[in-house]
Amino acid sequence: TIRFSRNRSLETKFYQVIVIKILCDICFSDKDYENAIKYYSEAVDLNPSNAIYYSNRSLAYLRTECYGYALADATKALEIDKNYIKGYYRRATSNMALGKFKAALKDYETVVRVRPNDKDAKMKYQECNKIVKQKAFERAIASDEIKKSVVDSLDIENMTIEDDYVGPKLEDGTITLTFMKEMMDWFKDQKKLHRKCAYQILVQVKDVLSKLPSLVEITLKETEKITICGDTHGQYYDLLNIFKLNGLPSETNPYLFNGDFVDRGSFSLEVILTLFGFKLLYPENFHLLRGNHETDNMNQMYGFEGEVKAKYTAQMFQLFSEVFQWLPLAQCMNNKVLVMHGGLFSEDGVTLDDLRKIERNRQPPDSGRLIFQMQHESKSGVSCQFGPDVTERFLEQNKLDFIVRSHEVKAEGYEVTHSGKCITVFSAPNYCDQMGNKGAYIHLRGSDLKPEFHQFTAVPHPNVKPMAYANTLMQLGMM
Ligand SMILES: [Mn+2]
Repeated sequence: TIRFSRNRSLETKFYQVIVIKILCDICFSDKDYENAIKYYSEAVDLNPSNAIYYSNRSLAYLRTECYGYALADATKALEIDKNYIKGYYRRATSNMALGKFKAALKDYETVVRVRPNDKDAKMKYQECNKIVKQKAFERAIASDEIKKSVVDSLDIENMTIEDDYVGPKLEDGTITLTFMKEMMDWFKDQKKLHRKCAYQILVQVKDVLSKLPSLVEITLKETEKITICGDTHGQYYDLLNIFKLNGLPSETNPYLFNGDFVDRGSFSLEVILTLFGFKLLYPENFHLLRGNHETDNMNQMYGFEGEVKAKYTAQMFQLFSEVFQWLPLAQCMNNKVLVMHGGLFSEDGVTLDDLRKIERNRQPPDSGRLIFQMQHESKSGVSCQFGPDVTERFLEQNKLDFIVRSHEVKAEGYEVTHSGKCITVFSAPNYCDQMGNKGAYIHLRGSDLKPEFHQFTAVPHPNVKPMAYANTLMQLGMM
């Protein structure tokens, strides 16, 4: 750690700026975005009127998926220098990631106006315009009629499985452990599950999930232990590795996966079908919570929709979307430990009863509602963090010991903050093939409810890059 003196002469200030600039470059080439953010903040502190520092810190925030902060910095850069083109790109990227497509379009428009011969800018403008139009179209239909379930238009019974299909099949329409093992091996060899089986899983899991409350409450007995995993993001081979290290799910080896199963990683279908399969096999001992990536906007941008369309059909994606809306939002263990994907809320005074009452069968609204905050822990999309005071008050009011959340990549796979009262767990090691982070999972025992951390590193996967199915805007390196 380098400490910078606050007592600055012009000369030391000059050298400090150079040192910080070098440190920032090193951090960026090491993909150490957390430290890059720290040093850019020093640079902003030294020279608050330089648009480049804000713009670069915005990029670092984009890389760590703190889109609200990225948006604020890009906006600040443009306030300082309204001709700074990169600022428009970064603000557009932030807005896209936050699902604010119209705002993003405005910035692409500006770039195209300023640089009429820039082909790349033109393409991004057109891509974004397409999304805005599509969204408007979807809204128009949605308000016309109550959306019918895809399930009603399926005739699964009469789907035939061709004779040349030698992959796993459900036994009399039921998931068995044998089926699960065969399916995991089948996926491992990059083979496709028959669409009939995929539909059977989806229809059955929708039924199971829709009967669960928004806040799932379970009790671990003295002798029982549960494993809590964070984001898996389509990293199927790392999921298999978790099962190898920690044992397959079973009635005596329960799991809780805390959201963000899909997107980014290009084996999202394999991950989600495996998780849904185990949910059906052990409904009481295998738990799934909704993350911010179990939503239409995210799936459209970050690959899951593209992946389902490439491997199956648009109709199957519609069914996934329906199923995702029924995933519970939070889980409480022994009335003491609360798990949810994003973390706590911007408003004070939220009670467990408020969580129980959330009607979750919907896409998250743009802002202001608990369901959205649970997934983004955001103050109007800007905050990445909630403070220890928020955690303290929430725990006290609800008589809880600590909370477990996920959602943010951590170098060690987990992080303990707020004096042990807020724990982050992330289970996608070497996230997106480039973050170099460890993955982790937590053991929680009924006897003492003390979190016990286990770390692991990434395993190799077949040569399909992350984001292979993502929206072209995301693939083009629009950052
Ligand atoms: Mn997330």
